[in-house]
Order: sequence, then C-alpha cells, then structure tokens
Amino acid sequence: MDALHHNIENFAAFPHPAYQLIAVLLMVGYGAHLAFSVYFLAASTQIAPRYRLVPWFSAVVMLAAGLSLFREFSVWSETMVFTGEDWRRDSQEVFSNAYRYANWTITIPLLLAQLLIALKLPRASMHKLLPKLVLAAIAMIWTGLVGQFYEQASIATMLVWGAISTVPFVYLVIAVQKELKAAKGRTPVILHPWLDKMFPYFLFFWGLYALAYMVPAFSDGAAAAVVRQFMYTVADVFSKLVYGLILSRFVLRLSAAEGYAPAAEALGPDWSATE
Ligand code: RET
Repeated sequence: MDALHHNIENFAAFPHPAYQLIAVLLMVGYGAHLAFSVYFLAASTQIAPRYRLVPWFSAVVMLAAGLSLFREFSVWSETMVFTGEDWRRDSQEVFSNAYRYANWTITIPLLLAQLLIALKLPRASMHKLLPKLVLAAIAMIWTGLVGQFYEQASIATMLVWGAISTVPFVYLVIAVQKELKAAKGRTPVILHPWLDKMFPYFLFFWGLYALAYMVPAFSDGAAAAVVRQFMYTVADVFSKLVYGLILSRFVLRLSAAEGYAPAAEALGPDWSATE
C-alpha cells in the first residue's frame, strides 16, 4: 500500500453528483470562513478592550481555516478527473485530509484561548492552564494525524492511534467543563444559561471530528467520502464560525454588563444586565 495515497477519497469512483457535492461542501467551507473574517473584525469595535481578542482570534481562525479549506478544494479539483463515467484520482496530485490536521494545530489553540478569555480566567490561571490545553490539543491532533494515514492500509492501526488521541481529547473536554462551571462565579447571572449550553455544544461539534475520523472503519467508497466531508464541513462551521459568533455575542453582553457604553448601545434598550 502506497502510504502517499492514504485517504479513502483516492480509491473511490465518484458519480458526478458525489464529486460535485464534495466540491460544494469544501467551497461552502472556505467561502463562509473567509467572509466571516470581515464580520469578526467589524464586530470587535463594539466590544470592551479586555475581551477584544475574542473576535480578533475568530478573525484569525476564519482566515486560517478559509485558506486551508481553499487548498483542500483546489487539491480535490486537481486530483479528480472525469473518465466519461465517473470521477477518479488520475493525476500527479494526491487528495489528502492531512491539511485539515495541520490547520487544527493553529486553530484549536486559538479556539481554546478565546474561550478562556471570554470566561475571564485570571491571568495567573490562564498562564498555567492554557499551555497544558495547547499541549493536549497538539497531542490529540498529531496522533490522529498519524492514525489517518492508515485508514486504507489498516483500520486496526487507525483505531489504535484514534484511541491514543482520545486520551488528550477527554482531558480537554473535562478541563473545558470545569472552566465553564468555575466561570459562573465571575459571570453575571443573566449570562449563566450561555455557560450551561456551551458545554454540550462544544462536546457535540468537537466530537463530530472524532466521529468523522471513524468513518473508514464502517465503509469506504464514494458515499463514505461524501458523508465524511459533510461531517467535517458541519463541524468546521459550528466549532469555528458559529462558536466565534456565540463567544463574540457573549463578550458583547459581558462588555455591556460591565458598563462599556459602545456595547450597551450596540445591544439596544431592550438589553438589561440586571434582568
Ligand atoms: C481526532 C483523531 C481521533 C480521535 C479524536 C480526534 C479529535 C479531533 C478533534 C478535532 C477538533 C477540531 C477543531 C478544529 C477547529 O478548527 C484527531 C480526529 C478524539 C476534537 C475544533
């Protein structure tokens, strides 16, 4: 087995709609992320300086993810050729999902830092906790990266690396849950429902990446590839873009509650921090 051709996409025959669907999923991914970088930069002006890194980090995440998904889209178009019947890999290019893992190495530390800033983690705790979370994230991503090279050659090997990767993932999930709970003491009561809903939201959409990793254990071929790219796109949009929207709206309310006038003005008269 040529390790270079590791992903199941390189071995499947795609009927035209399946080929097109993957192209559209990748395009929606890069289009949405690139466009929203503008939104986050604009939204940052309404937010108190203390929390402004939240939308700024989202803008960076949007650009990093948008560019990486654009590359993924280009590789997809360059790799697949139409045989007259279906689309198959037939070029010097090899399709690879590994770009995604490279991208997560940049985006996940930013997504975690954003959360801790929004949760008003005191500076000393931030300096202690963030490096641990980032190390766990990198351990999770890179062991997963190794494992996904085996999805065609050996599902067993893929699963072993997946299991190893799940250990730091569980650590991250527990740490995030703990910090969301601890943040209640520092957050106005009116925003507590946001903290409660954040954990299941986080768990579901981060977990979706782990489920997508498992797809080749159940099936290969065009349908499995489409399902997996669909899962990735949903996970991307909700764990980066919508997650950024939620956190930015959260710190906008926090800014208003703490008396930052532009935030109160942006929220309008029906917002009340004391309700
Ligand atoms: C892997 C390998 C299999 C086991 C687990 C994984 C978890 C991946 C996660 C990815 C999150 C990505 C995000 C990207 C945002 O840009 C590595 C697939 C548990 C949780 C949030």
